[in-house]
Amino acid sequence: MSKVRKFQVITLFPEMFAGVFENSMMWKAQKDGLVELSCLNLRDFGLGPRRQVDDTPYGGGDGMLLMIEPLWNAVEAAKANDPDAKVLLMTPRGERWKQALAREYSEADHGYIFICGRYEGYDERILELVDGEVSVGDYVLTGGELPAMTIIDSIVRLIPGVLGGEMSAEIESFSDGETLEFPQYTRPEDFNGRKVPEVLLSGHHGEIAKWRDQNSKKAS
Ligand code: 4FV
Repeated sequence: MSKVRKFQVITLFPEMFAGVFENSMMWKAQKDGLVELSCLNLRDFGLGPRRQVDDTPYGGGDGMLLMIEPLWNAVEAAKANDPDAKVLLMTPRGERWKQALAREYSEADHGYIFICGRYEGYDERILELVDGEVSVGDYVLTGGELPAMTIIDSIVRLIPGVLGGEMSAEIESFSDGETLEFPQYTRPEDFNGRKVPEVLLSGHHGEIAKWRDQNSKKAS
């Protein structure tokens, strides 16, 4: 029995994760003891009476930055829970997330710590504790929470035992890095004259496989 995989998230908005962690696959994966999903509130590592976590950038510039000390202490606390965990920084300048990475990360035998930014970003010195910078796309969000949710979902669903039909993760989009899934249909066979392709009702698995291959798109 592989050891439970821990996914810890450092965020100023742990409540944002409740919906994702306490429903559907993510909830079931926890119930089945396959993963442990948890949040550390960065505010708990804030400085002074006002538990400060952000400050103005040296050298001037708009907006605020997440301070190094609260971030550093939050990462250390998460590592104390899971010493072998890899630390991932959510940032637009990171490596673009894709299915092949989700597959690779799902096969690792260690946990992950996700750092979710807010404001204009981070004090650069946090990189000393970071194993990987990851981006979900070339656009700027208000925070790293949505990227962390997206990445955790894409990894956890590939952990053996999480998805019902193991098989399905193999034949899905991007499983070979480029192929997009073939069209699929379910009941009824005829929806107001909109019929399911005959070949799919034929039972001829060879013909069906050929049709599916011919109707799978290559990712651009
Ligand atoms: C982002 C992305 C992203 C940048 C400033 C949060 C925001 C704020 N993270 N992929 N795209 N982050 O836009 O990962 O701190």
